[in-house]
Amino acid sequence: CHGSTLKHQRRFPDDFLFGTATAAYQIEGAWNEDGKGENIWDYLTHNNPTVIKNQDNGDIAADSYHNYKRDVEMMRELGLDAYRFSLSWSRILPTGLANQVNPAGIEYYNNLINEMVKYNITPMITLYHWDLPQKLQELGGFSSPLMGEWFEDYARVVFENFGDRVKMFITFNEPREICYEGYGSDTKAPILNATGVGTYLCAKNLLIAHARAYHLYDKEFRATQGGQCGITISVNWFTPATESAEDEIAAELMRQGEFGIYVHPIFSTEGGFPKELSDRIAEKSAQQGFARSRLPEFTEEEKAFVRGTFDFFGVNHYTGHLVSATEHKEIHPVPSLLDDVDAGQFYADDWPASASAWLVLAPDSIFQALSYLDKKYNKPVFYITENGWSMYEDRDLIDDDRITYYRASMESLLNCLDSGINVKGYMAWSLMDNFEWNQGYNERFGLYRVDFSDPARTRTPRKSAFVYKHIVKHRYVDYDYQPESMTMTID
Ligand code: PNW
Repeated sequence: CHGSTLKHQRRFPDDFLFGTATAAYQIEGAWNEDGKGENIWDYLTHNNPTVIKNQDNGDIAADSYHNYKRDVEMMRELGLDAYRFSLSWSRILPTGLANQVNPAGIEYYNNLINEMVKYNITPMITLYHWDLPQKLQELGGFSSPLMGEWFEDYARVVFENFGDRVKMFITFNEPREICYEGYGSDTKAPILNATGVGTYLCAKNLLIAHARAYHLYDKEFRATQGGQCGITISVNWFTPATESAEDEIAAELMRQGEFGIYVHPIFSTEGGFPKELSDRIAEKSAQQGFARSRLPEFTEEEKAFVRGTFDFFGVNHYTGHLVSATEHKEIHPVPSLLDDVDAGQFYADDWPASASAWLVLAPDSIFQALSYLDKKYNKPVFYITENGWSMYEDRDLIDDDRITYYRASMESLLNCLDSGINVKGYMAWSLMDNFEWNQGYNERFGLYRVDFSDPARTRTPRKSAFVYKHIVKHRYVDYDYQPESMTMTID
């Protein structure tokens, strides 16, 4: 069943920004070329290779450092309005500190930006997508309150060099993955595994760093450059498993632990961490013999400094969960975020599965997530800055499951627009296959396949690339559309 005719006629506005997203460490390669410094993913993959599937790493990745013209050509093939990419901090500042700028790093991003601007593709820059300069990690990384200074100094270099042509800046990609997975678990660099403590320290320092960069832009660059600055937070959806009050409370606490902890300080009217979560962590910390809450509170001054520091809200949305107060509860380390939240999460049996254990197609979940945020946080301007579907590397170019997922996302987005939510753009993850962190090259998200056994890293469009191109061009979803051939052209 392909839905009603009426559904087919629902359209995206002409000025809706359709694009794709990538991140520096996942695509660039050239890990030690032309003066680039080492970052925490170089360090992790080289010194602790067994934490990555097949011991893969991003040394070469899709080699976008040498293939950026082909990347922009693919954007033109797809007819994209925008492209979201991240800067490698240690390519620009090899030690992380701003006293030493690497001219070759600036030149690489200038070339990429100029190539995009030449073809009217709007650049959207993420300043930080998980690849901290290793030297700054050794000085404490996001555990250090100095992170705010380091990040502000780096942001100044970025705004000064690229802000004449780039009008959309995202400070951080996904604080949850940085803080929970990097500091509160042993999955992502720097695999600190300081469960229940590291996550919260990182959260506070990261939020202050974000606010410093925002205020810097606001005070010193906005008037002359006229751009916008926001942040991207991963917001998956959490539905109570039943209608019981206990499950509703559990689902809300899970939302606060997974994203509210980063959203509330910036987007709420009162600022600071979400109340129920912070009460819970304080209570558990006391029971566990801590002298103070493991969640460092903001002073009133800090709350005011962080509150309202956004021009838009970037949402990475992939999936949904059911949450129960009593069922599917696993044993978590004590202390830890998930022990603090103390709820079970699982998927409904009929939600289609991808190649990634964490990614299923949950019904209308973009709409559910954005409606919640829209109501709770006073109708901000939203961009979906990532959304996509993984398949195993050995699948061919006919990626019908990915097409099903993207079409479902489009319907859910149209539901947002119909209900008056101010969502202005959508970036598909990803333009091309890339280094999928702990899963290496085993899980693929690309609209274009990348041949990682070929030194040229040849890119070939999948069927989903043609389908996405059709949506971008016509601004609606045509369920009968089939590409005539697999040969891609620039219209
Ligand atoms: C994002 N989850 O991470 C990242 O921003 C990308 O770098 C990454 O390649 C992409 O998603 C696909 O994994 C996520 O648990 C990690 O829901 C985990 C989740 C969502 C996004």
